[in-house]
Amino acid sequence: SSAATQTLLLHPLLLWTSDIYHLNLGISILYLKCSILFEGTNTPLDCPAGWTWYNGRCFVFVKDLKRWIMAENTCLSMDGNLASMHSMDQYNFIRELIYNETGKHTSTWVGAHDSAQEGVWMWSDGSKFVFKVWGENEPNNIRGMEHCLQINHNGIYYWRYTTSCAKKLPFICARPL
Ligand SMILES: [Ca+2]
Repeated sequence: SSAATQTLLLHPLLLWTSDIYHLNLGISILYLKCSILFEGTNTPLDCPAGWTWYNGRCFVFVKDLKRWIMAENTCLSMDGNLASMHSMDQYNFIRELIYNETGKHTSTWVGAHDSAQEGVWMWSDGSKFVFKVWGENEPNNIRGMEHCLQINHNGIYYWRYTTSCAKKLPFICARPL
């Protein structure tokens, strides 16, 4: 009867250990599945503290007011660039991030500029400048000074105005794909 009691006592313990084992296995498989899903890109876990993951990149809103080039340099010092965007979803995400951080659609630097040649727009991270939401008659290079892209001018959705690159604005950095 002593052996029988021992078995009864051990049995729940074995079941419990086995559950933990299966839970661990389940988590490992889930992690593996996530890694495969985001193959070649960052997972949300790879973003530094304070950065927000979106679509394989990490983004951060920096509230310090800086000229465009100093904003870009600050992003570079954090292994990123001023944010580029390539779809309406990414643009909406960026506007939402700014809104969440500041409570409004605050004017913000992003990574587009035409400083090498007037009218030839580029992203500072080297990606192709294809996506754009220029407003009517923009970019119009008013006073020959508009070479850096500011979004949310007066809270407006369309890229209605670029502005002097020397203006001091908060900015969005993104870490590369
Ligand atoms: Ca220009």
